[in-house]
Amino acid sequence: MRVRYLLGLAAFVAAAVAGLRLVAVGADASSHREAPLISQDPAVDNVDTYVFRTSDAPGTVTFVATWYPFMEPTGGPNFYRFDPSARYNINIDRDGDGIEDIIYRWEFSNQTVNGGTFLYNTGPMTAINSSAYNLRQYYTVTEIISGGPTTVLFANQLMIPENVGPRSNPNYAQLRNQAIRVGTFGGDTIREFTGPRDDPFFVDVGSIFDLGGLRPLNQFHLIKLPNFKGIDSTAGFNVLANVIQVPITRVVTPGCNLNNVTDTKCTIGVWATAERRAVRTFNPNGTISDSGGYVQVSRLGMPLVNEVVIDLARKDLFNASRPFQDVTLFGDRVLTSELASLMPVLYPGAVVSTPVTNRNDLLAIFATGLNLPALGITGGYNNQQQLSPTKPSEQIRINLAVPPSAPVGQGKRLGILDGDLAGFPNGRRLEDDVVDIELRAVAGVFYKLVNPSAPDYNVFPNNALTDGVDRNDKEFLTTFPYLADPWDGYYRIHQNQYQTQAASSFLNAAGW
Ligand SMILES: [Ca+2]
Ligand SMILES: [Ca+2]
Ligand SMILES: [Ca+2]
Ligand SMILES: [Ca+2]
Repeated sequence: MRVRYLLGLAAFVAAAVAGLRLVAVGADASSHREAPLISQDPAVDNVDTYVFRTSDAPGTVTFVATWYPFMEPTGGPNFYRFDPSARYNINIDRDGDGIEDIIYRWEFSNQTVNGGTFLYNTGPMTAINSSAYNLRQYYTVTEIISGGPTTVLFANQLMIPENVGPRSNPNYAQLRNQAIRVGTFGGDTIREFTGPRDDPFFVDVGSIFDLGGLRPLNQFHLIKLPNFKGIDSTAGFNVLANVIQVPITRVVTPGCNLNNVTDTKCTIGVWATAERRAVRTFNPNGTISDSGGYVQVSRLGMPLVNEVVIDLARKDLFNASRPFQDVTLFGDRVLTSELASLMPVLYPGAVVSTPVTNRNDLLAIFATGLNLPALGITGGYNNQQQLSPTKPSEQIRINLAVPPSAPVGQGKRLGILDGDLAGFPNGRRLEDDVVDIELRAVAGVFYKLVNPSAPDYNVFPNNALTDGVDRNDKEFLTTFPYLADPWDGYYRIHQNQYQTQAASSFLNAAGW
């Protein structure tokens, strides 16, 4: 029995560790990410993907892809940049076949203004094109429409520098505003921003790594500890971000009626990918050259899928695969939830056991989109019923006919679970607490919505599972690009988060 428990714990931890796709706290960001190969290649490692309707810009949708997990703000003198040998994509499927119909693509090039110094910047950077900005990166954004035109939206744009500190960046907000690109294409206004940002994701991965612990529920755990507030493990870390905002009519199936939430033409699916060239050569003079065709090395739509749903043996394959292949390659993993079987083991006598097999509620959330007649929405909520039968594939689905419910960053963190139909899993907003929502989803709180005649698992504590971290550590911006400015290297002290959030007994236990 004891061996079985330990095996269960080990499996849960493996799932949870990989599950939150974030690395252990450390500047090298080299471990614990969701798949073996991508964990060695952080510059092309997707951190998160977001898509939401934008309340401050009516009629638009905003897409966000973040990269480079746990970017340490003090990481000079080279700091962090996108990889010029890779290309970064946000993919949109508008008919539900698992094949992208629109791609927004970012490609990069580097420039060193003065190679005779080791400095990232040679003085204060008071404007984005300051001559003191030495290690520069430029980027081009292209829109590729399947069967339609390819349009260069923004060519050779200078990327905003890192937030080095108050001497180097006396007014970072000013630089950020200079780095917002705006263009008009066929009458459509498109906004774009690329560069370092505060990581908008929030999670207590430090506790979850420790045998699946949820600090506020420590007394329910198999191995009890005093209850505590959650601690945001990503607090004070940055990511690299691509943010693009376009009119909804540019990305949905033509004819979508945005005043009709039952119009399936208004639902799209979204995921981000990174691609590298097939061959890399390390040259004797210290340079690297890449050649050959592009190969996909990273993929991220819905949070947690490659981490908890896909088994270790196929995680690298998932990163190389495309949504239309999901049923063939991973179909056996979708309807059976390994994590659901482990929750009652880890929280014995507390978490109510939920079905492990035939989890069509999880299939709907992750792979087909939801129908919610129980909430009075008939004709589909965010499933893509343009195909019959619906073809399952893992994407973030969003019904863009659902209007925004709040200013950007201020929706209800539990989204649909709190009656906010504009929130996760209808798209994904910055403020959506996807860790809590997905913990509760695995614990069955959506089960009865999808299976009306089934028992109700939306009961305590299944519907109260939480890591205790409810929001980001920085306020989101109320206007584009919404993600908060990156933490700077000078003022960053990671211990601050513990000292402001933890109880004195916790600090004593930690030896502070
Ligand atoms: Ca990743
Ligand atoms: Ca398609
Ligand atoms: Ca943050
Ligand atoms: Ca949370």
